[in-house]
Amino acid sequence: MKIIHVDMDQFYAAVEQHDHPELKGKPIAVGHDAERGVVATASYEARKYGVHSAQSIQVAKRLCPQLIIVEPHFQRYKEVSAQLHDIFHDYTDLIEPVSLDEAFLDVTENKRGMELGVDIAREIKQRIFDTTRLTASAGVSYCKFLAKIASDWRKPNGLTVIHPDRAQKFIDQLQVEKIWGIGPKTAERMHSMGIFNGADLRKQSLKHLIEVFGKMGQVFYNFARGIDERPVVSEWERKSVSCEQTFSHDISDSMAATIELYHMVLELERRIKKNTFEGHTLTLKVKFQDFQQITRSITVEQVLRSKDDILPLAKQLLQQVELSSHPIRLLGLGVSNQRGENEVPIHRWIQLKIDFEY
Ligand code: DCP
Ligand code: MG
Repeated sequence: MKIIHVDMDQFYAAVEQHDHPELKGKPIAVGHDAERGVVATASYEARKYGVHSAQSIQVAKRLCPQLIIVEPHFQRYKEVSAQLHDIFHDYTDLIEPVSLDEAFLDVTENKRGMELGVDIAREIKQRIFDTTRLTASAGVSYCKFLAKIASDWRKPNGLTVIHPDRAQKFIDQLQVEKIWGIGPKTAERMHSMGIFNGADLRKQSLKHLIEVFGKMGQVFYNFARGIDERPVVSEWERKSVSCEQTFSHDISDSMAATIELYHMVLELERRIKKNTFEGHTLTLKVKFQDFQQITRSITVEQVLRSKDDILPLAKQLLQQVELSSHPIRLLGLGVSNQRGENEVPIHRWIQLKIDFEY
C-alpha cells in the first residue's frame, strides 16, 4: 500500500493572506469577531502568541493584542478545496477527504503509473502551489495513521516519508499523543500507566490494553506495531451506489443489452437496499469494444429505490446509445445525488461478481 496524506498549511488563514496581501506576515485569526466567536484558524504569526483553533476570539485577543480578526469566506475555501481535488484526481480516484483542506490518497495503483509515493507527493505539492499559491504538507507511508503523522512532521511545506523498514523505529520513539485516537484524556491515562512513547505502548499486553481502553485497546496494540489496515474510502462510495459488468463476449444487439441491463437493475436495487442509499440521479456507463467510454445520466425528482423506479430510466438511457455498429464490452449503472441537487459524477465502479450466459 502507498498512502499519501495531504494537509494544507494554516488553511483558512493562508487563503485570507493570499487574497488580501496586506495581511501577509501578520498575526491573523479567522472567525467572527463577536462575544462568543471562536478562532477557526490562526496564522503562524498568531500561533506564536498561543492563539489556536477552537479558542475564544476574546481570549485570543488578550493573548495577542495586535491580532487581526478576519471574517471567514467559506465559498473561497470550498473553491480551493475543489482545485485540490482536481489535482488529486489526476493521480487516483481513491481519495478520502477528511476536511476541506485534508485528504488521504491511495496511490498504490495510480493513473500516472508512478513507482514512488514520494514522487507523487512532491508533484502534488508543487501543483497545489502552482495552482493556488498556497503550501501543503504531505506525508507518505504504507498506512493511514503513519501517513497522517508524517504530514504533520515537518509543517509547514513539509514532505515526510515513513518507510515500512523504518516504521517500527519511528513508532517506538513517537510520543503517544501523536497517535490517532489518543486525545489529551487518553494520553493522560497512558502517562499514569508509564506509557509515554510507542515502545512503552508495545510492551503492554493486548489483554491489558483492552481492559483499560476497551475496543480502542486493540487499535492501540496494532498501531504500536505499525499495523493499520483501514482502507482509504473515497467519497463517492458513500455518495453513490453502482455496479458494472464486463461481458465475456461483446454485445451488439439491443435485446441482449436490455437483458443485461435488467439484471444490473436488480443488482443495483439490492445494493441500494443493503446500503440504505437514496439518490436522484441514474448514470449509465458504456465501454465499447475499442475501450472508448461514455456515460449518460438522468436526474429525476423522485427517489430511485426500486427496480420499478430504475428500469424505465435505465432503458431510456440505453436507447441513447448506438449499439449496432459499436459493440459494447462493459455496462455500468449507478445511483447518486442524495439531495437531488446538481448531478454528481460517479468516479469509480465495482465489478459485479456475476456472469450471465446467453
Ligand atoms: N478549522 C476550524 N475549526 C477547528 C479546526 C479547524 O474551523 N477547530 C478549520 C480552519 C482550518 C481548517 O479547518 O484552516 C483546517 O484545519 P487544520 O487542523 O488542518 O488546521 P490548519 O490548516 O489551519 O493548520 P495546519 O497548518 O496546522 O494544518
Ligand atoms: Mg491544515
